[in-house]
Amino acid sequence: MSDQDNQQEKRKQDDNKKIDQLKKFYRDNTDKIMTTDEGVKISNDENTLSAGDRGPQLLEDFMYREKLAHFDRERIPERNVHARGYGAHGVFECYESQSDLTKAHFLQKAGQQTPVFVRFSQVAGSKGANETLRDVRGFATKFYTNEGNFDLVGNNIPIFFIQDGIKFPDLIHALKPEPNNEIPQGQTAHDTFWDFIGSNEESAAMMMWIMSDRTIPRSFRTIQGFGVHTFRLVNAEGKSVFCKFHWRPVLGIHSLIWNEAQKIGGADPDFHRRDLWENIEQGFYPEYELGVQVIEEGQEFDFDFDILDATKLWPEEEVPLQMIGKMTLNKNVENVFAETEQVALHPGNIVPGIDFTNDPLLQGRLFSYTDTQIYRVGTNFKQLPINRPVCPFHNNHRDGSQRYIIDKGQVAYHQNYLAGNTPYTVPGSQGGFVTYPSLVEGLKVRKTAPSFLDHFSQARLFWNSMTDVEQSHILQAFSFELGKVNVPEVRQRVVNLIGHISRPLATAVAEQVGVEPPDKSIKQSDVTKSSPTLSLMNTKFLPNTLKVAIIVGNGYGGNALESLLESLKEVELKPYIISERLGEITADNGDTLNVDATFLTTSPVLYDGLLVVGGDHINDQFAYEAGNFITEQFNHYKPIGGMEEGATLIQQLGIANRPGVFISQSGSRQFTRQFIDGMAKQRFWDR
Ligand code: HDE
Repeated sequence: MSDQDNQQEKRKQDDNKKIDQLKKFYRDNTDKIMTTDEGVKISNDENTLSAGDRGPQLLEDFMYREKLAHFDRERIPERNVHARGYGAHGVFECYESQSDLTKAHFLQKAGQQTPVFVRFSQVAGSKGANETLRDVRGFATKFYTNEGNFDLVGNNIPIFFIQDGIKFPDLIHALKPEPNNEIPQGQTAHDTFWDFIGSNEESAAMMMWIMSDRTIPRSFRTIQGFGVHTFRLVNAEGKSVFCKFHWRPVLGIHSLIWNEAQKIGGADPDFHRRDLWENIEQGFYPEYELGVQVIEEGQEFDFDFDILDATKLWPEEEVPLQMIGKMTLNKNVENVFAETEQVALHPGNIVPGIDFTNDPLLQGRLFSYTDTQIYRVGTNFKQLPINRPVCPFHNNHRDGSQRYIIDKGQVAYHQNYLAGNTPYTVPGSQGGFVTYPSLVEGLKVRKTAPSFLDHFSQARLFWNSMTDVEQSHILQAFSFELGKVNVPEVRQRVVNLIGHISRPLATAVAEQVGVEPPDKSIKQSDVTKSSPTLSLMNTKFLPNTLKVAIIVGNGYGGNALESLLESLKEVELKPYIISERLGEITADNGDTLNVDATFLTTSPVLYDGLLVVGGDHINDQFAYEAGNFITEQFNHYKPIGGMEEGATLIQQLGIANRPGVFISQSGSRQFTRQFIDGMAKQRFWDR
């Protein structure tokens, strides 16, 4: 699709009920006269009112006072977790009616569309943290359904660290920068975090997930999303099933490697938001399928884990995933603060047809989100444009700070005679929310359920499911993270914990971080099962939207490169021309190319693959810079192609015969095909 077609398609998809609602709040300041907030036209916005040329400023200057006073209050508290995030609008389309499972309005008809807003985030870092730090990613979606807002506030990992919400502040205090020196920013590689993990066995499975490549994703477009908790779906007959929600990216699940992630943090700390924003602007809309895993009410106890325990996943081999719809993100926000910063996502926002379970972590979340949002955004946060539902909403809530709905009439209570008892309630048969009447009984106790006590079987299942390459990355991650822990006992306690999951892994980590292998009394889990869907090596591999750095200098072969660029664009690979300086470069046939970035302004780690073309008067500096690109890309297992002088440069480095390195003096069609296939493969681990 050409850029122009993409743009047209984008405009078509832009309007949905939510965007139409938001448009009423847009303000365009272009070509307008500047005024105060009171509407008084401003004659001078550069000088304060003062007594004489060099005299003191005058308090009566209402324009200056208004400007500074507003500025002084521009910041609101950042989210205490998931502070750094980025959002986009989109649409969710239901594949087929799910009425047998749920009466949720947005899942009743094939082709039914619902506006959505998604906010992706990282957990630990402050608002200004670099985006490629090792961390869990939040994947939170607000569905603006015709029966109210449904929020699926999930992460890119299917399980969590803890089983009970009461431990959440402890986990986060341990994870955040240490309070005595506020170091390190956005990272888990420090003593308090690993002290928490080593002291809380229930975190064992999550520990394995966060040490895997899942926590250094390639982009927000290539992460999975999980609701994590067990929810209920309830159909019109009142039948309920247990359910887990999953998002699966259409481009497959892809990650960075650690060395690359660290370098990207310096080269482009906004790597993930830039990727999302650019792709949406270019019309390459990110897509994710929504899937559900379903367990019938009568099967609740058929598994070797408790389905209410948020530290457990439901292996897809045991509980298959059914895809029920697709979400397309097709519009960037107009204003990050108004939309992304003020959006209030909450797992407690559910609609008829969806309900909670007794998962203790979920129950804990139900309190925390509204509480924090009232503090962070203000009492009337639900009235803000981004948070309003698209369906009518009426009730007797009144007043509070910064209320801007103007409720008419004298009545603000229920029941009433004066307003004909309106706004009125409706029974379930007319769409009123009726809680699923699940049976609850038991003594009041403070304890962990015995069925929540197996902390190692699924940690082992995860380890068993990893390929050799993934296992080696996990070992490297542990070695890095624990290598940054100062107190040897803390390292030892984590190594002992790993010993319950894999003794060889624990022994290898111990060796790397200078402590003892786990004591003989520590028994390794005897689980032998694996779950192939957990391995990133079993995901989809496509060339679409990957970035190719193309190093070109003056005098390059114009015809060959032109046809190659065409072929790349046909499969939606995105070429970026890199050279010594900005401006145009000229081919042997007089064609010209615009340079997108220079060796100074960009970095090899920002691209998924490399094509070195060169030119006919390459100097030593050019060859040196190209050599850096080749070496970095090679060390990160990425595809490399070389044509013309570029082929010679690669040969000189002695890597021409290695996997994923393709060369051709003239840039033949076969070479183009091989290079594109190589790009789709993304990494050549067998180098
Ligand atoms: Fe959150 N979490 N969380 N969380 N969480 C917040 O809410 C909390 C948990 C998640 O893009 C906060 O508005 C408690 C699990 C995401 O705006 C806060 C517990 C999962 C986001 C909060 C959990 C999440 C948040 C901070 C344990 C994965 C960002 C600001 C009981 C399923 C949403 C805010 C966005 C945000 C509390 C556990 C995901 C403080 C108490 C499990 C994606 O309320």
